[in-house]
Amino acid sequence: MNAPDLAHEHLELSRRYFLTLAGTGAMTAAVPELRAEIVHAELKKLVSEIQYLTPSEKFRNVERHRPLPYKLPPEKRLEIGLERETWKLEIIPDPDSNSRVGKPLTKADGTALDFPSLMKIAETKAVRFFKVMTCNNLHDPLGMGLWEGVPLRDAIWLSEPDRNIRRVFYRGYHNDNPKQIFQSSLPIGRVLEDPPGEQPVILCYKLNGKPLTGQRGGPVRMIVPDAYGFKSVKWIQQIYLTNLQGANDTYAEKNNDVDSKMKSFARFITKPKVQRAGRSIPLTGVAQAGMSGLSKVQYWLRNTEDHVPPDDRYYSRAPWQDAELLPPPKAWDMFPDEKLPAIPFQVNEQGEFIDWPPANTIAHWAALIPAPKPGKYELRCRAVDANGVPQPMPRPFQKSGGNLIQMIPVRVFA
Ligand SMILES: Nc1nc2c(c(=O)[nH]1)N[C@H]1C(S)=C(S)[C@@H](COP(=O)(O)O)O[C@H]1N2
Ligand SMILES: [Mo]
Repeated sequence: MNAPDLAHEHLELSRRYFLTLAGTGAMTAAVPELRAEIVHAELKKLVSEIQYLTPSEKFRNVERHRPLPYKLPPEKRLEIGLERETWKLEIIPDPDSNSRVGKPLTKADGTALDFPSLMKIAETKAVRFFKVMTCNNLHDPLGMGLWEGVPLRDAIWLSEPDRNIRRVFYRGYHNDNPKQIFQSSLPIGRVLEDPPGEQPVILCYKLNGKPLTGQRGGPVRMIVPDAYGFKSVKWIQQIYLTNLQGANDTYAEKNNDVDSKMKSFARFITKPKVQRAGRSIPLTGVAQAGMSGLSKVQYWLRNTEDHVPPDDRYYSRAPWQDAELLPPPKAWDMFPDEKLPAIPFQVNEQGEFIDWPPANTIAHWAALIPAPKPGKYELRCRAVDANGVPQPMPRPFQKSGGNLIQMIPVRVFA
């Protein structure tokens, strides 16, 4: 109970401090330094509560299966190949098209890829990279991870793909119920070669240095680094190489845009809905770096009596203030000496991030809003991508990923 008490103390301390200042009429420009210093303790505390990587069990789950495969008894999980010991991945030509492969990997003839064979590929090809998991239908990221696996192309290559292949269809375990199939797809070109600066699509078996749990889609799930969550199919068991030219994604349902790339956006963690006048407002939040990356996060506290031009739908002319982008963590406890290993395009040989934050990851942010007068306010935050374009332009469409400017109503009482 120590920490919350401390926070309360800081709160009380700064409140009394400002009440005193207000009494002497010294509220304004004279004391910004001191003011920042005192309230900063509270902001520091909020910042200290932020974890960069999300522990596996703290991710939010997006899962439609009943029963949930990872809640089945261990014997059943072994039987259906949801443990490393029995997991098998089929890689076959799509029976609905004319694709040809030299050596289909099938369960029926005992050639399906098993976990030891996956580890064999991993000996020379294993990769890891940072990537945030976000559902294009939800606003806050589900979790931030360091994912490890082998490039999907190295598994596909074992099947000797031959001709008439335009896409890769893939699906996970679905309780043998066609209604529970969750599937997705990619152009074969995206799988075989990575655009400049982009990570490979992987068959993933580790998250944050530990074996991928059943809840996170283990023993093996797809991770598509540049895509929203629906492309990263969990409990992966079948891959079909197809000559069909369209996406078969489950997420093609309900108006979802199956070709959307990750967008940049900012969200609040602290939601300071009720405030006392004379007190600065400490703020923390998270921002997703989309396909281009992220250059900054901004906030804007608007008194509801202040005029907003009706033609300014995305508040491009508002007096946005820069927040502080928090740096990456210093120590990485899953690695020797707590130092990050080099990761192509993300981390250099010295264990430092090349760009911060890398595309398709997150950074946290913090700000201290100078004490507002009593009144009704709207607090907003937005991200500016690495091309200098503020969200939600140029793609405000919800179904290709939610990145609307978040607004929190704030009441400041005397
Ligand atoms: N097999 C399977 N994979 C799946 C899903 C699912 O329901 N079943 N949901 C998808 C969706 S829509 C999202 S957003 C992500 C969520 O990943 P998480 O549960 O690990 O956070 O998983 C994807 N993979
Ligand atoms: Mo999703």
